[in-house]
Amino acid sequence: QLKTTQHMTNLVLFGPPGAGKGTQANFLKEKYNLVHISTGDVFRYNIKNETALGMLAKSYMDKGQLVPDQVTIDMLNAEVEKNADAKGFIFDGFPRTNAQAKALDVLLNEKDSEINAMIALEVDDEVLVKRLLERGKTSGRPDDADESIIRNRIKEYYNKTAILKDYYSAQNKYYGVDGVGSIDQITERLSAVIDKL
Ligand code: B4P
Repeated sequence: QLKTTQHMTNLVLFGPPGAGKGTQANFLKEKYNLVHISTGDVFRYNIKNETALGMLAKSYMDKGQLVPDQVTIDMLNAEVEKNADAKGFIFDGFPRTNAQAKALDVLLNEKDSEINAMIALEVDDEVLVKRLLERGKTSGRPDDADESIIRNRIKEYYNKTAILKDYYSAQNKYYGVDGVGSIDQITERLSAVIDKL
């Protein structure tokens, strides 16, 4: 059971593409009874259903680029509002830019809440490329199919996303976890951080 002084517990699962955010969020949401929001999954759902949002997102995702901030922020706000009675959220793949981090603070602040921790999965680039190429054999994801697109996603991460470590470190909310090991081992490492919150 999580102990916090707030009525909600909100976690950001952080790390480069292929670090294991989605994989781990699926275990953590059950364990801690949190609502899991993966911006990548929501975009892929919209692509599958050929919505206007999906078509727009696809034009960026297929090149390994980030979807524009305002589009992503509006989508995230809508997902949070759909789960108004949640006791907390795991944000997976959001925020990915400074503007997104600020928008998330505003949104949670309106709910008298905040991000309690950003937990980062640390994995070397070459391991990331290997994992994503492996997933690409079966995922059907265009952004996993080609090594140059995968490397572009990693480049976007270093150019626009990695800086968020500073944003959360300045608030004493940043926790780094070794993301190499078995899936169970990594769930345990993440749980050890969450249990201390
Ligand atoms: P995402 O869907 O977030 O894709 P990802 O970075 O590949 O996810 P993840 O890190 O969760 O990968 P996973 O662990 O599941 O984003 C895709 C695209 O959507 C972005 O490039 C961008 O265009 C767009 N987008 C999403 N959010 C956005 C935002 N906020 N702003 C703008 N654009 C946004 O898995 C990786 C692989 O590793 C899997 O095959 C898994 O099985 C494997 N794996 C996991 N853990 C492992 C372990 N311990 N050992 C070995 N393999 C492991």
